[in-house]
Amino acid sequence: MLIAHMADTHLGLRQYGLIWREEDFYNRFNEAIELAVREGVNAIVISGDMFDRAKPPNQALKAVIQALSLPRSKGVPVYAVLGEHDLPKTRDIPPQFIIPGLKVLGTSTTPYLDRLSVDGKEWWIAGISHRPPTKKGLRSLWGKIDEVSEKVGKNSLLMMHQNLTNIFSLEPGIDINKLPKVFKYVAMGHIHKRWYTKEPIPLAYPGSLEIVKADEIEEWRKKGKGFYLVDLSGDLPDIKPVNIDITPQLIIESKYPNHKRDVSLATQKIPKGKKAILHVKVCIPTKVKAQPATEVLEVLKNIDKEGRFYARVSTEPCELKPSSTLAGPHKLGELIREEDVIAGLLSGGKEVNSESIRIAKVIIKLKNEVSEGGRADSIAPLIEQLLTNELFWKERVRLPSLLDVESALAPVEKGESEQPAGIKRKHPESPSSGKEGLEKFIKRDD
Ligand SMILES: [Mn+2]
Repeated sequence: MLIAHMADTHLGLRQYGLIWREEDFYNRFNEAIELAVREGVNAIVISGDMFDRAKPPNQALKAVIQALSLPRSKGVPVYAVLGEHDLPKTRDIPPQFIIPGLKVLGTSTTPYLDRLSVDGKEWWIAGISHRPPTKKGLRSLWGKIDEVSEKVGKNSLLMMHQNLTNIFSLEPGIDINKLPKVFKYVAMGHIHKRWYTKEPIPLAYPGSLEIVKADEIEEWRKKGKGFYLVDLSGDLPDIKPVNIDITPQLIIESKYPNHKRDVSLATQKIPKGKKAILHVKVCIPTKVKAQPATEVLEVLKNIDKEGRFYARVSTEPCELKPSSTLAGPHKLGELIREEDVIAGLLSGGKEVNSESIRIAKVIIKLKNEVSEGGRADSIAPLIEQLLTNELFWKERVRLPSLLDVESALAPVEKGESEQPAGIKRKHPESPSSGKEGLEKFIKRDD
């Protein structure tokens, strides 16, 4: 019994608004399916976030129908569970439902289990589509896990699309130690980096097929991207990564005025005829007045006549040292604790002390309470605990001085030009600016 396990193919994503990037994702999917069939798999399992959104472009539907016609013609079943990206936001069916022959598992209208006969052996394919990581969602998820695990035999696998808190503790999800040991293999999706273990149970994330976010670049450089070929014939599964040749993405960190040279050198590393995405970060001394972004684009225009390279240039003052490495990219398998990240942010680059940790823990509790729809009587004591240390917050939050408050209350005469320094209004457009600022902060593309 040989399967191909893939996930997070995010079809339909038009990264950075580039049509060729959208096509990249379709091509990678097609290549992965072709490779899997060529390897002679008995089934293909796609563990969620097959589409980037529940209403994908028609091109994405066409790409999937075309790619899956190959395993279909060879009699290779393709299973899918839904990820949060596939779930319709309004009353509708998920796009997977219109793909001919695709077996969608674990939704309110599709079975949680399927039987598959391979060389006379009976297999159970179980699948539970994504549940939101709320108390209620996770309760429903565990209920289903228990339910299906009681029905299956030894030759079985389980597909899910959830976070695993043992890898990534910042988001609620499932704990590998609590999963039943009955499944021969747990085929996960959601985490975009490749990861697998055989202890305490065999469980794997194949990662995304293409680089969906820039924080996947480092891992792709070291390990590649693709899917897993899993041989389930033995007692323990044999998990083999299969790499797919993807569009290279480079991170170029440069100090002004070396940025032009560095970008030029970096482009020479890209194989001829290949497209690439360059993430250029230029630090520029505060004294220097220059437009490194324009200069980088100018350099690229000259060396890249065919328009193979797409550059995203960001600049920052060289004097600005990153405040905390905790918020930065992390190593695969390395456990990041939410409280460390928040305490790091609270400490603003200085050493984290026990009080920052204490306050970080209260913030996390408060966040969890609020996200679970907590009541005022459970939230109020947490807010109180947050505010007990007045000095801690005074050092971090710029509170308006008494003079500021008085001036804000005093009527401002029109045409008044001379104001004492202390009462200058920093944001003449407020209060609306504050709200816009917040919205900008909240708006994310995922
Ligand atoms: Mn996901």
